[in-house]
Amino acid sequence: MVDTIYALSSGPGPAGIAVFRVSGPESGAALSALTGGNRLPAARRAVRAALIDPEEDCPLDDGVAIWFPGPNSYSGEDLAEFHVHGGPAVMAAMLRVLAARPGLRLAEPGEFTRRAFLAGKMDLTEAEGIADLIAAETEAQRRQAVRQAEGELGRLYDSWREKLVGAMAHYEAHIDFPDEELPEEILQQVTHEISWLVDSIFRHLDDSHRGERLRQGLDIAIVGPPNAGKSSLLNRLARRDAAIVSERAGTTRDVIDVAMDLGGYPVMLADTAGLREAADSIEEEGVRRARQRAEAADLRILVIDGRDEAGFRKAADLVDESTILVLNKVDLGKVAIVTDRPNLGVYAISVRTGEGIDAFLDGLEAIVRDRIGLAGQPALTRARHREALEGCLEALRRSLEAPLPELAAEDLRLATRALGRITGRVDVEDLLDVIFRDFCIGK
Ligand SMILES: Nc1nc2c(ncn2[C@@H]2O[C@H](COP(=O)(O)OP(=O)(O)OP(=O)(O)O)[C@@H](O)[C@H]2O)c(=O)[nH]1
Ligand SMILES: [Mg+2]
Repeated sequence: MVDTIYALSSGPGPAGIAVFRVSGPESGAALSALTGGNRLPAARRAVRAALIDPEEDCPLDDGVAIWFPGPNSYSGEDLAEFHVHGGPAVMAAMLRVLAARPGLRLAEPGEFTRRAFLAGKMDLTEAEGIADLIAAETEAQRRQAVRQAEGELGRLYDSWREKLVGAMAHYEAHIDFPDEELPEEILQQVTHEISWLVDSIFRHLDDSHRGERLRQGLDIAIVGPPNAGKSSLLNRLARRDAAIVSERAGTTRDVIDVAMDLGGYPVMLADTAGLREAADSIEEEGVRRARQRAEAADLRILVIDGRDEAGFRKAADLVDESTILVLNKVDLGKVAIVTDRPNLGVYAISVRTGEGIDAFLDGLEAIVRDRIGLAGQPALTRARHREALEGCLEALRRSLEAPLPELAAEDLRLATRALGRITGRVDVEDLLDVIFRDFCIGK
């Protein structure tokens, strides 16, 4: 028999309310015992409950209980929910009382959702969407996660999988009845559908990793010559003194990372050491790290004193289509830098007076939105999806060139299985641990 699991599903508190969940065959008995041996409340109705410790027969808390008989519950099993006061002692008492119930054990991370998946309540992409929703820190992350949890991505993959299964059936029929010639027009139609799928999957994959970036945050490196005002700009954007600012060139040595919410989008801003011939070995290491980070970043903000023509010429190799040029210190005099190199935009600003900062921020936000903003089509959000889709694509392409229907059918089977692994339609056991281990306990 399956274990009955319990967990604190809300945060660690203290809080006004804490929510405990119990899922599995013993949850009805637990609910009844904690409410003083009463009959189970009406299904899916919140009822006020004088909760007791059944062992000691003494009051535990004045709370609310909800009874969700399976299969109409989150996990698909019988499930009871207790809302109690979110104080540390109340929560500890609840955990003690639940642990003492026969047949109950503490849930593992993600176990309620794992059971929901096993009960067919959701596919794996939806389960991942729920994990992302719990982890979402910005508005755009929340929107992407809601769409995935609601099944948008899973439906896209399922629709592709259905097409594949259809195509496969034609080949299978031909293999099972070899005497029947596969009519030319059917073969053509199957080839046409597979080509369409190859095209769709290829375009879906060719998205500059926007869904994955939105989950994890866009990496932006602030680089440039010493004393240009890189750290000043970081502090201004982060609205706090994250990095030391001084008039001495070569102040910043380590890379300083600040996670930010930029108009709803998650970004990781990195301030770096000023690029120059280093004065000592520590600075040299700082410059090496700065270059490394600049190369790895999704976007670069090149900050230069607007009057420093010579500095710009030296840093010109850092300008490309992923670089935003920021000419700082316009309060000190006329901008001398002119450029026709391809870049994402040029902004003349003064961190000191605030001049041009709003326009720069608007521009930066637009660029970030363009890189990771939500599109009409759902985006794949995990390397796991990408790997499976690449495997699928490869098998589909092979099937188009297969010399025999038997071989084509085998390739289509592999392609179907690769797609199925994303939503969890086949071979999932080994995947489950990987996916559900990132959940918190109680979900
Ligand atoms: N006048 C003026 N001074 C500025 C402006 N922005 C920064 N500064 C000053 O320029 C100096 C250097 O600023 P930082 O932010 O430390 O420069 P940095 O690019 O981080 O320098 P390193 O870390 O040494 O590479 C400081 O004295 C700042 O106060 C500006 O817009 N106008
Ligand atoms: Mg600095």
